[in-house]
Amino acid sequence: MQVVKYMFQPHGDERGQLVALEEFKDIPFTIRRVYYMYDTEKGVVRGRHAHKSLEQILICIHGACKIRLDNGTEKKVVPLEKPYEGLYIPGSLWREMYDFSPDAVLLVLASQLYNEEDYIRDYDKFLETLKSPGIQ
Ligand code: T46
Repeated sequence: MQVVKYMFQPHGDERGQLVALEEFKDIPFTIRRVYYMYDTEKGVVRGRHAHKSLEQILICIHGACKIRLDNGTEKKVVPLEKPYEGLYIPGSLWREMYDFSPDAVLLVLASQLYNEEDYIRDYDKFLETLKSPGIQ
């Protein structure tokens, strides 16, 4: 499984750092939604689903967390701990977010508006969709 991580360009000066993200320049899709999670309790695992077509970039803009990606045959763990790195996740990967530090803020840029119909929340169904991607 190829993990796609973006390293964004911080614009630093004596005042500190600033990262700017523009669609199709820094982000490979139209940004139609932004959401973020914080105050995640110790031991919590979020996610546990795949998507039919949603593309996203996850950025841990404060603190740290880990993302487990699963393509049905292989699993990879990606630590996110820098505010200038972004993890690209296509819909077709099962994802789990865990090991959040108490101060973690995980920001997500998404290619589509929120749509529960796009979620695959059952792992067996996820494996089925990989066998026959056209049928959802
Ligand atoms: C994903 C991972 C990385 C909304 O009302 N609008 C939204 O845009 C989102 C994302 C969520 N919600 C509501 C739906 C639930 O009542 O917020 C609640 C928590 O959502 P969920 O349990 O889906 O959150 P996570 O952290 O398990 O997953 C989220 C995204 O839903 C998902 O697309 O890929 O982050």
